[in-house]
Amino acid sequence: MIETAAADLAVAAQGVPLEVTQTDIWNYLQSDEGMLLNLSLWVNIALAGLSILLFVFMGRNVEDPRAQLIFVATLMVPLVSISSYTGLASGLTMSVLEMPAGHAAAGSTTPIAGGTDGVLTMWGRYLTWALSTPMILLALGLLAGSNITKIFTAIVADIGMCVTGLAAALTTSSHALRWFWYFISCAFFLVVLYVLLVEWAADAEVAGTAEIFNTLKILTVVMWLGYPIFWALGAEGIAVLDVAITSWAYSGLDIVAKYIFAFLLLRWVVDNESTIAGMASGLGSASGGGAAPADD
Ligand code: RET
Repeated sequence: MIETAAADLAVAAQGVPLEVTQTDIWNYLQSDEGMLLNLSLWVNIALAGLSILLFVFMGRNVEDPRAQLIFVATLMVPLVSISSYTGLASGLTMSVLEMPAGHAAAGSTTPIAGGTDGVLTMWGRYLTWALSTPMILLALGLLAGSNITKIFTAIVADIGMCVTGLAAALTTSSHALRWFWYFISCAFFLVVLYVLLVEWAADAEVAGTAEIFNTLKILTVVMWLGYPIFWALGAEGIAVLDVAITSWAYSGLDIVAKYIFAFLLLRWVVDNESTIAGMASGLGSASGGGAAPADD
């Protein structure tokens, strides 16, 4: 008891806090040093808010149930995003973690609360991607006229990708295991890419939505590839980019992969509602083996 108190005092005397609180992170974000990072979050809160208003307005007259489902799924993307970024901006979903031996940022210090051992990890991002990215894939799968089997496969693999990416970011015991999680996540990602590039591309041809699907497919694949690249280059990976730059990279990718993507998709749906309505009901119109029988 006395020894513990003495140890605490010794630590306090060196000016090293035992734990970084939410308030410490909040104060850092409000300081000049944390301003760049803070801005990368608030830009997205503003854009997500504007997108929500715009998408609700754009969808006000959509009546076909499948088109409505595409709208609801797509509207969830900025809704999840505004919650995700609010979590980060308040300091709720980021923590200072000490990286394991062998990691490029092992032994580094974060300028929070006067200097704390560890790296600022924005783990809330990976958690909330597990909610937003399935919505993007649901909307794309519906647009391609795909069946429930393929939509389910893509979504489950995608959730696997996000959760194992979260595990990679949060593992502090072993450097090797961080990368092992990373490669598991990449394996899930390959499944998602296969469904998007091969299965849904073919389904969209049959469904008559190939043109818009191909545009959104390319946008999605190019943007999504950026996330594992910045993870690897940023503070979680080999740490050649600092936390604020990595956060800006993710925020920039988010702007295109979410708001611009969603706007292009919803504008097309509004203009082509009859094409969507013309797809057979049920999630199996474009290809065999689906939930509903093919009508050809
Ligand atoms: C991680 C790290 C581990 C390996 C892989 C990743 C992929 C992440 C992706 C995220 C996409 C996010 C989007 C969010 C929109 O809300 C987790 C970075 C493969 C592809 C589009």
